[in-house]
Amino acid sequence: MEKSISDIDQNKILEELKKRLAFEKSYNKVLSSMCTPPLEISRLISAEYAEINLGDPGLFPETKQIEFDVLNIIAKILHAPQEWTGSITSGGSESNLLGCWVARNWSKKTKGIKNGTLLLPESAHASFEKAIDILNLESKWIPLTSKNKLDIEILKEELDETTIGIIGIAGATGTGACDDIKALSEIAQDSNSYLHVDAAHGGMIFPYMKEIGRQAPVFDFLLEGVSSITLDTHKIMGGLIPGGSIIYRSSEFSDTIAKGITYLSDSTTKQLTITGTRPGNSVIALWVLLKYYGKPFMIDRVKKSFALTDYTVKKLRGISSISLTFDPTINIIGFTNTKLSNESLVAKLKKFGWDLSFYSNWTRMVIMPHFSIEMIDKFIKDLENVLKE
Ligand code: 0PR
Repeated sequence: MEKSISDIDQNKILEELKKRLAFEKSYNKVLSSMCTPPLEISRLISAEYAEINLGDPGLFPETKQIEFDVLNIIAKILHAPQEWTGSITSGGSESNLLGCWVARNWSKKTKGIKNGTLLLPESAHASFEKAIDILNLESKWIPLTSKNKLDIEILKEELDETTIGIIGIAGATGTGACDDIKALSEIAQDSNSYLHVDAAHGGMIFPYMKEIGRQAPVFDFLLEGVSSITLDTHKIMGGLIPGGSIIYRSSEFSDTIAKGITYLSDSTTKQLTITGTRPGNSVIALWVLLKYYGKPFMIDRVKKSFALTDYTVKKLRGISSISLTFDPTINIIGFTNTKLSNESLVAKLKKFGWDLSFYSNWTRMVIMPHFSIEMIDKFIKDLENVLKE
């Protein structure tokens, strides 16, 4: 006889999941991810408010207000002017797609540019490749300087009347480098070009570096030429996965993609996202992080990441067959070794349970705040053993 739904044993399912997913829950040996386990309170909020859909905010006006409050805090962190607009997104890829979409539409509307070209550094995240493909844009990938930053002089040569936007990166995926956003901002102002800054990873790091006695580049709306910024909440900030944001200097930009959806419960709703249905629980959890944990929490996370990065760098420098590919700007380390290819080193370390990645021609580590000295010591020991084999 077939089982009825009422016979389903929830506890049994959870037990089975525990076994099936036994290795998935721990970040203890993950050394290459920009994500971290969320706080317990975020998990509780996630379960408690799982039914809220911000795609139809008329049904959830209180959560809509919370979303505005979250964006307002992020806008303040980024020194946005009062006229800012923005949205919570599913992460950096969606935010970057939105930034490119607005750049294209705004350039068409205000300057009549059709089939224009996007200028972006070779360090730009893969999400820009997707955006270029989806939006059918022409693109020029600008080479980097020896410091892994977009080469400003080459960008100047490539800039012309077909340029629909410039992309700068604040915290590159592979190196953590921050492009010279000040110079890009001046160029954008002089040429009346759209400038989108991808601070998916760096956006919650650079604002707190001064607080821990480190120098930080200016990358945000303090620079008049910056039109929009991507900032992820599921990276160092530790928000629920997935979560990100984009903030625009004003509605002059975001209005060019806004879509009115009149059949929703609040007929005035204008969506500024790619996705329609969007989770409310992660936004509520984010609001709690920002409102109750706030600045001290972020300073602590950034401080821990930097201290652990310094420690790891020191340990790596102590291994004679290893050389660092660049001096870390933030919590991203790149190294090569004289014994093995990056690919086989990563594969061998995987046998010890460690997850690292290779990026371009170096082995890449992302040092997150949940790491510990003990964890790094264990890793260094295994690394030394693998290199001795
Ligand atoms: N911009 C930058 C600078 C990024 O580094 C990333 C992702 C994105 C945009 C895209 O963000 P979403 O992944 O939120 O769409 N950076 C990480 C990376 O590619 C994403 C990641 C995170 C990958 C955790 C692996 C992982 O375990 O490394």
